[in-house]
Amino acid sequence: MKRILTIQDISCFGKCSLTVALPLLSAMGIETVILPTAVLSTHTLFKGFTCKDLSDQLTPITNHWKQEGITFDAIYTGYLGTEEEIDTVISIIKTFRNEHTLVFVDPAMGDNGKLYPAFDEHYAKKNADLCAVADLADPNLTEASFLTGLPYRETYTEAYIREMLLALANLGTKTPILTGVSLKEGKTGAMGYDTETKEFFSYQNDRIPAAYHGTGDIFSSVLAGAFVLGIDRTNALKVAADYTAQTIDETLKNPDNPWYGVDFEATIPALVSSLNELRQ
Ligand code: PXL
Repeated sequence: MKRILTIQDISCFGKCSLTVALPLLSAMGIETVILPTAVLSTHTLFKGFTCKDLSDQLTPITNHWKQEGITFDAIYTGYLGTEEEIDTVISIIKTFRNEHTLVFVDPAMGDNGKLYPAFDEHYAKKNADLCAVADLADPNLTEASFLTGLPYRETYTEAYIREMLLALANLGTKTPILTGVSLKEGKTGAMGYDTETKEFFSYQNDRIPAAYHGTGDIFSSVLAGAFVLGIDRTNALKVAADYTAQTIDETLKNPDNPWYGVDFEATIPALVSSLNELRQ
């Protein structure tokens, strides 16, 4: 069985970061080791959230793992807290990485042209150091614009997306993947660039006219898991994008659909079936 380490916060209530990554990766048949960077009462889009920073625990925990000889097939980072924490995470990646380790970075820090409440532009720029050590990084357009300094646009051409991907590749990411990319009216999906083969690749499905919190974490968790399972990049994008779209669809059917997150639990069986189909 493949083993992944995921490093992100625990938002106790709110269906994001570790409370999404752990169940999804486990359901995908991947042993999932967690390294919580902070414990929050809720995610930061709730007012009055509490936050206990766990940065000082990261090195002792990982030192113990090292002593125990624990290894990982992949390391997947999500929402982090501070610039110092980013440096600690980079050093953890360097400690545990070998030539087979897949490093997947979701530089979770904003959406819709804005940073999340806990972050400023300096923090946003610091995420470029993390993307520099990534095999795969999957920012949305907001995050990519803060990382690269290119302007954020709501309407754009494919040429803008390609330019953004090349700028992300310049940071050092081997395969940057931009999420929330609409290449045709009524469609949405993701587009990536492979710096080794110099190929662009993309996947688009129907855009569902609804925006929910936590969908970025769902997409990233499934995409990271699909790469860990060795699924080719086009099918990996398809599994992650289709699962995210299906989950939003399912959430819209719920008459009390929550604003703070999606009903991803209801669509886990469908995710498992789509993976089984790919394996046949
Ligand atoms: O979904 C990203 C995320 C993760 N963790 C925390 C957040 C957010 C987005 O707001 O606040 C704590």
